[in-house]
Amino acid sequence: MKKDVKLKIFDLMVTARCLEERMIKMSKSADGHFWLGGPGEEAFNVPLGMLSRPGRGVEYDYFHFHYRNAATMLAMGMDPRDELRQANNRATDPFSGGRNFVNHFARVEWNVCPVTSTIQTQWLIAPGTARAQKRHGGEGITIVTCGDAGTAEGDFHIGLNWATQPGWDLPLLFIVTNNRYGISTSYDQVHGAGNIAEMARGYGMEFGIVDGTDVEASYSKLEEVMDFVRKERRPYLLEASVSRLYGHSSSSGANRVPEDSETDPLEEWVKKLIKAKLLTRKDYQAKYEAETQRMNEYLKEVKQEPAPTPESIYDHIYKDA
Ligand SMILES: Cc1ncc(C[n+]2csc(CCOP(=O)(O)OP(=O)(O)O)c2C)c(N)n1
Repeated sequence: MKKDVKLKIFDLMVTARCLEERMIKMSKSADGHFWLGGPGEEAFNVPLGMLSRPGRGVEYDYFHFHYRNAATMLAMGMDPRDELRQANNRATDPFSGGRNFVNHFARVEWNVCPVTSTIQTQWLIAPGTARAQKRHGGEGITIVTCGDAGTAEGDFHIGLNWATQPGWDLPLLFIVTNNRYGISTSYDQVHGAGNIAEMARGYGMEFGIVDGTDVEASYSKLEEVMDFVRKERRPYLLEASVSRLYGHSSSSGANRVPEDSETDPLEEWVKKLIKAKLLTRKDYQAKYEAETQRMNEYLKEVKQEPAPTPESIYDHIYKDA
């Protein structure tokens, strides 16, 4: 991996972390009513965004995210203010006009389909865009993400089944980010089947597992499997082990978990960059403080923007209505 790519990943990881920490604070003050997001998944989610091809239409990639993909959106080019606009319920929020939960993206120019609050629903919708891409040809793929607990739902299997029907193998990259929790239920209480990725075997689908807290492992695995799905026009199930550094959401307190209980992928990446003499601890602290300050300034700016009006309540329910 080239030096500039390593440093770009570092920059995006810090931005993602500071943005989420800003929103966590918002959920504890009057500036936001809720938070859930992706601190602990940045080493995987940043490379995912960097390697994807956002744009509009079947030539580009389609995205069916869950609510922990902010770092991916940032790596795709999202303005952090857009996230704050949604978290602060401003009419200027481009994803939902200030009416949906935080981290519920939707962006037609980038083929980002709306994040659903009901977990796993996106695995039913993703085969639709992948089927359109299969018909069309080219190199556009569909990417769908979810957490480990969602895989206990029937929708998980329906998605895998739709992607492997005879003659209709779909260019669909299924991603499970496994943080070993579904809110407060531990993975070991629920899953008797070993790894999630291996469930792909039953569908004759290629699969793999990666350490999603390791930047280089994640980047190279994603490069390999995205290339496979683009060229072969067949599905792939990738399981990434990740951390959950602030618990499930603001509903569970959104407090930092004890340092030694979960790997912090940002800290791990910083250590590697320091060892490679690409960064100093001082540079990191300066960057972290500058990004924290930038997010504070952005929030001040966003809070001046208009709130949704009562008259706009029915907007976007029906197309062109
Ligand atoms: C259909 C449905 N059932 C239950 C919930 C409540 N719920 C919200 S998040 C969540 C846990 C999801 O865990 P996992 O899929 O592992 O993702 P994680 O939040 O750990 O990333 C649950 C059960 C929901 N939103 N939708």
